[in-house]
Amino acid sequence: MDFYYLPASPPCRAVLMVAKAVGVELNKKLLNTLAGEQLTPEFVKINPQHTIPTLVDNGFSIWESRAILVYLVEQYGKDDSLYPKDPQKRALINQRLYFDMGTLIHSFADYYYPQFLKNAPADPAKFAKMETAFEFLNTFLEGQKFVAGDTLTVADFSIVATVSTFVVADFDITKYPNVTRWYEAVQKVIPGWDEGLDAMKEWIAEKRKENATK
Ligand SMILES: N[C@@H](CCC(=O)N[C@@H](CS)C(=O)NCC(=O)O)C(=O)O
Repeated sequence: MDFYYLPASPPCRAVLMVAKAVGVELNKKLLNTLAGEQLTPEFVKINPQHTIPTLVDNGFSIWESRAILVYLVEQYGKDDSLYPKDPQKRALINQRLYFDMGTLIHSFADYYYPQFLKNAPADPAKFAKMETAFEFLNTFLEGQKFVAGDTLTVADFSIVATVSTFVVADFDITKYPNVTRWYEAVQKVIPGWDEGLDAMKEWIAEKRKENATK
């Protein structure tokens, strides 16, 4: 299975974690989106949306990290525990996955990327949106071990990739006790949860240094 990725990319990290959990071997193909390598005609043919992560399984091409996570478990999981077939359990997992994409990581991208990439000033209104997203996540985790209930699911993999990215950007998660408790616990049950995180940390530090001298 060909896997187009960049180690620091949060959605790519989530896929790597799930592949490890289900025991799938990936043929990793580095694609540096920061250098525009995703725009070659060869890659656009594979993924017209030219995003990473992209997985190609025996000619079947799929992108959007959360769709890939679900595919890996359904196609290769030894059981359905990471994405249970029960409609209500599954619905809750889907809700968390959509929350991650549409609210949580979206708030990160909205606040931090203009600063890292365009040296834009920090926007307090966008910071408040990140805080609101964390308050929601903290509420979801009230009295629950994992983000979609008492068992580990793909939603934890997706959200740990996101939350760890906030942490390396120095967003203070200690204000959210349930999130902090979950973040510590989930690191013990997701092998490779921090793979690629140092690369993200270095990229952020590099951008901040560059911007400070502008
Ligand atoms: N929602 C997508 C986000 C994918 C995404 O935006 N990836 C970035 C890198 S982290 C990318 O490929 N950017 C290059 C582009 O859009 O051309 C997912 O979870 O897979």
